[in-house]
Amino acid sequence: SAAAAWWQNAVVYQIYPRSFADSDADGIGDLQGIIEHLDHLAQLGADVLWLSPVYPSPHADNGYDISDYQGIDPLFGTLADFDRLLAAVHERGMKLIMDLVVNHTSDEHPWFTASRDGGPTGPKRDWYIWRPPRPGVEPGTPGAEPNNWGSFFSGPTWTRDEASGEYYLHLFARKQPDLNWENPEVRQAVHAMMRWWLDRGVDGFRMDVINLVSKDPALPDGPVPPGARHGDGSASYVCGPRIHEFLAEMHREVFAGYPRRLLTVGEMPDVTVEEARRFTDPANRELDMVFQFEHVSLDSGPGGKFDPRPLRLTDLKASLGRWQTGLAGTGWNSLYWNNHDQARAVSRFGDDSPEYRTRSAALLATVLHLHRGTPYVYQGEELGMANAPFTAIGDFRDIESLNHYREQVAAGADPEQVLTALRARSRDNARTPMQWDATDHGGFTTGTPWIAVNPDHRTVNAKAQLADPGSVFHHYRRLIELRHTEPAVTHGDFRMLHPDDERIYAFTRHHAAGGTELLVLANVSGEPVETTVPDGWAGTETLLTNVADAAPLTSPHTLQPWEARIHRRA
Ligand code: ISL
Repeated sequence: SAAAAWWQNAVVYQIYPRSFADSDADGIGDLQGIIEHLDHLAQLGADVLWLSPVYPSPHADNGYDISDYQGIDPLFGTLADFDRLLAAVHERGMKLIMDLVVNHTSDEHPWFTASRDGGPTGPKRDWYIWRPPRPGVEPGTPGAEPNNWGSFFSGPTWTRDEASGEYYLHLFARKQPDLNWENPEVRQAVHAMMRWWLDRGVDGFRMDVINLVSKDPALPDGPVPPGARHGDGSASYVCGPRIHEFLAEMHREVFAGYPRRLLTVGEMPDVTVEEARRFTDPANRELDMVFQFEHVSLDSGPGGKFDPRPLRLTDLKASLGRWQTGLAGTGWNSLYWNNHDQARAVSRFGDDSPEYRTRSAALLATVLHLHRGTPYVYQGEELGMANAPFTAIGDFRDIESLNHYREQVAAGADPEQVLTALRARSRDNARTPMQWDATDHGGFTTGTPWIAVNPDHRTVNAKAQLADPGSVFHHYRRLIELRHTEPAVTHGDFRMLHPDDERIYAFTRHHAAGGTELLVLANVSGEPVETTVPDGWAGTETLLTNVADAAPLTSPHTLQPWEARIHRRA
C-alpha cells in the first residue's frame, strides 16, 4: 500500500469567512479578521484551514455564486490580504485549501454574460447548458421548461432568457447557471484557474458538488416524487456518465504537475460507498477523499431536509459503519457532523440544554474523531455552538430557507409549521457569527452583524472556554492531540460493537503494526446505561473521557448520561 499521506492524521478546520471575524466593522467577516484569529486554530491544533469562498460574488448564495475566480471580494479584502493570510497560515505550520465552486458560476460572471448575450450562435454559448422550450407549450409559461427538474433551492432548474427565448440550466439558484463540462474549453479554463491558485501557494481544494458536473446531455425528465411539484433529475447528474473521466483528467492536468502533496476533497451529495471507493482509491488518481451525505440524511422524512424526524442511533451506526468498512484498505473517509450547510450538531444529535451541552458536544466529537478518516471541524463546533433561536422569517438570510418558505406558504402551508422546520434545519443555524467573547455581538463585530449573533454567546464563547480545562474546546484540542500522537487513531482497523443497541455507540480500532488497540464507548442518551465490555478491557488505561469523575472500566460497566471514553491496551 502507498505511504501514508500527511492529511491522514490531519484535522481540517472550516472557516465561513462571512461569519468568522469582522475587522472593519461592516458587520461581515473578512480576511484580516481571520488573520487576527489564526492563533485560535493553532491552539486547537488544527492542521488545515478550509476557506469557504472569498471570491468576488453578488452573494446570492453567500459566495457560492462566483463572478471572478481569480480575485477576492472587496467585502473580504484584497489579493494582498489573501497572500498575507496564506503566509500567516504557513508560518504556523498549517495548510490552506480553497473552495472550488465549478459546477456553476454566478450569472454575473463574464463567461455567463457572454454566453447569454452572444445568443444561440455566440462563441461562448456552449459554455453553459442552453435548451429551447418544450415543444407544444407556450414559452415562458409553467411547463415550458426544457425538462421537469426541480432545483435544490425550490422551483424549476431552468430560467428563460427573454432575448433568445432559450432556457439555461441551474441546479441551484437562478443566479447560479451550470457550466457545461461537456465543452473541453470549460474544463481547460477551470484547470488553468486551479493552477493559478496552486502557483500562489494554496495546498488544495474542497470541491463544491463536484459529483454533479457531468450531466447526461439528453437531460431527460425525472420521476416526480409523491406530493412534489417537480421531477427529480438526480439520475441524470449524480455521478453522471463522465464524472470519473473528468476527475482523472483534472488530476493529470492540475495536481500531477505539483511535486508537493496536495489535499483534494470532493463534496458529493447522494454519493454511494461504491462510487466513493472508486473516487478515493489512490490507484485511480482522482481525489483524496469525499464528503458523503448519508449520515446527515437519516433524520429526514420523505419530504427531505425540511421534513425532520428523530434520528435512530442504530441507523447512524449502520450507516457510518458501512462507510468505515466500505472504504477500509482502499479509500479514505472525510468525517463531519457540521459545515455551513448543516444545523448545529449539539442541537441536532446531542442535547443543547445547560445540563448536557458540554458533555454531549464532547461525546459527538469523541465518536467522530475516533473513526478512520480525516475529521473536519466547522467554526464554533469546537465551542459546542448551538442552533439559533430564530423567531420570525425576517431572522433568516439563506436563499434556500427563504425560497422554501415562500414556496410552501404560497402553496397553502401553515407558516408556523414551515418556521418550525426551518428552526430545526435551516443552514442559517450554522451561519450565526462566531462567538469569541461575552461582549455585545460576541466580539464578532463592533458594527451590526449581517445575521444576529446567538444570545447564548454571553456564556458560550471562545474566551471562557480557553480558560476552562473542562470546556468543549479543550476536549477537541485533546482529541486532535491524540490523533497526532497515537497512530491507532489514524491507522487502526475499525470494528463496530453492539450494532443493535439504541443508546450505546461502541467500537474498537486495532493497529497491528503499532501493537495497540483502542476502545471507544459512548452513551448517546440522557440516562445512565449499563453495557457489556469486550473481554480484556476492564481496568485498561483511560486515554480520554468527557466526565470529571470517570470510574475505572469494569465489565459490565454503567456509563453516565452522555459519557464517552477512550481506552487503550497494548
Ligand atoms: O444544503 C443542502 C441541503 O439543504 C445541500 O443541498 C447543499 O446545497 C448541497 O450540499 C450543495 O452544497 C454546496 O453547494 C451549494 C451551496 O449553496 C452550499 O453552501 C455548498 O456547500 C451550491 O453551491
